[in-house]
Amino acid sequence: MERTFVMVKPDGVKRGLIGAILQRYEQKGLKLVAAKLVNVSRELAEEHYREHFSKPFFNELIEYITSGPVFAMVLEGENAIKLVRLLNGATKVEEALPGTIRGDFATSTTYNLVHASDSPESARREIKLWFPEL
Ligand code: 3AN
Repeated sequence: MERTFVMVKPDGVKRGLIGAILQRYEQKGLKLVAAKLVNVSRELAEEHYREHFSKPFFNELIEYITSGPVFAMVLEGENAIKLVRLLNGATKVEEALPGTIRGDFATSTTYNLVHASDSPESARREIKLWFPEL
C-alpha cells in the first residue's frame, strides 16, 4: 500500500469541484485516509513549492495557492502516487487529455485545480508537511 498527498487548489474549491474530484479518486478505489480544508499561509506555500523557488512562475504560484482555502488530503492504495497523477492529467493544460480531471475541468496551466505528489520522496515530505499528526 502506498500513500500520496493530494489537494484541490483554491480554484477547485471556489468552483465547487471538491466532490466531483474526490469522487474520481474514490471510484478508482483509492481510500481517503485524512482530509481537511486549509487556509494556506505564505510560509506553508513556500515550503510546499520550494523546488520551484527559482522558476519564473514562483510568485504567481504562491499568490494562487494562498488565495483561498485548499482541500488537502491523503489517499492510499496500490500505486496511489502514479494513479492519482494519471487521474489528474498532464500539468500543461493543452496536454491534459479529456477523461482526466485537468482535461475535463481546467483551462489554465497555472490554475490547474489539483496537486499530487510526484514521487515516494515527495509524498513522504508533503504528508509530513501537511499532516504532521499522521
Ligand atoms: P504538477 O502540479 O503537475 O506536479 P509541477 O510540480 O511541475 O506540476 O508544477 C507545480 C505547479 O506550478 C503546477 N500545478 C502549476 O500550478 C504551476 N506551473 C507549473 N508549470 C507552470 C508554467 N509553465 N506556467 C505557470 N504555472 C506553472
